[in-house]
Amino acid sequence: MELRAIVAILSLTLGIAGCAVAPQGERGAGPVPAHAERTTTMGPRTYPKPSEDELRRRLTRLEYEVTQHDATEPPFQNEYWDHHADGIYVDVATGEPLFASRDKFDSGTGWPSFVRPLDPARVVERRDRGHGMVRTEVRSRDGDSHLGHLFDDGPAPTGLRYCINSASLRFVPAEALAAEGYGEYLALFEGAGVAAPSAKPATACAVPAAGEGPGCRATLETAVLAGGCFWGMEGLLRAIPGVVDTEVGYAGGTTPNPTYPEVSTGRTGHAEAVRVVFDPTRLAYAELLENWFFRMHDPTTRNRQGHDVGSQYRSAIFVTSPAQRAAATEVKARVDASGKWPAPVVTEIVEAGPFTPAEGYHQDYLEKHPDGYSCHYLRD
Ligand code: MHO
Repeated sequence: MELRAIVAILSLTLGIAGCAVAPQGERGAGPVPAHAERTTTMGPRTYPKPSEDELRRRLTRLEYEVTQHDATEPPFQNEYWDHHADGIYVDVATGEPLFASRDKFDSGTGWPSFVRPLDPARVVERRDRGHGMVRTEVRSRDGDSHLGHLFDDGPAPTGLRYCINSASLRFVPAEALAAEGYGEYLALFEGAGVAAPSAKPATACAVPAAGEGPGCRATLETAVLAGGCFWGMEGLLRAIPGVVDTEVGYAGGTTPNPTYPEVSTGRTGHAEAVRVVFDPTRLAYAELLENWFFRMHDPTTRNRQGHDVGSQYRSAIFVTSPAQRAAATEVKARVDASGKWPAPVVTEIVEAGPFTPAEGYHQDYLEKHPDGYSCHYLRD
């Protein structure tokens, strides 16, 4: 009788202890708490990493490259660098709550930046020696997604800067917190609220310390290409190995925020263009131009592609760096000299100015309408 009671008490105790440590034990050594001042409020919920298949299905290629392969998206052309609504940012792969809008500040780097995580236990720090720099990488605890890097040049009150990829995050607006199962964070947005950290535009990203490389560096590169109707251009560009994201839009014009009807008049000076994010370790810029861009459209017809006539259908390369300009000039000359085209190549090479994303129905048009209009195909 007495023995049975002891066994019962013992197993009860072990059972409880087992439950309590189970979620923590999942990732071996466990998280290294970030030096944040907020105490842990983490609930018992876990956000397990989905299977490889599911990740590939559910994430865009850009989200996949960033969270699963540690890529860094281009600055300024990402969803949240300039996003200011109230709410929280969760792991795009798992929904794990990571950052809050009230900890977000304008770092001037072109990436969303925070002074602290929502809960230090959910953001794990790791030493990163990649790209010739020693940095502190940050990853989500449950999903083990790559998020970005941590620097100690942030504003008050923590002096920290969590430099995060938009592509690793999904924003949940304050109004949707309860409905999406994040009700426990509603308190963050009630009452007078806490002032957001003040902006600190001069960060180590822009001004590296002596002898150090810049803290933030994109591993992915952006190309902006025009070669006629952007439906067909995007259809071919998105399928190139090494391309991780495409978006159609308007480039090279004189009016701000143009719309499709304005651009179609041919009077705004914009070209229908595609913004291509690619991994330069898999696809060099020159290769993208020579093997693909100059094969998917006819670069010899001025202000025209197939049946589409007007300056909005011109052939143009909008370069985003001096290195791109040099490569584009060289490739254009080579294509011109190759004799592959019977007339001179008229492709413009110009500095990339503002790029205005086109209306939603133009995005991935041929994916949505496989029989839709296109005059683009790859020449041998
Ligand atoms: N001729 C094409 C051009 C579309 S493209 C988005 C059409 O209107 O169907 O400019």
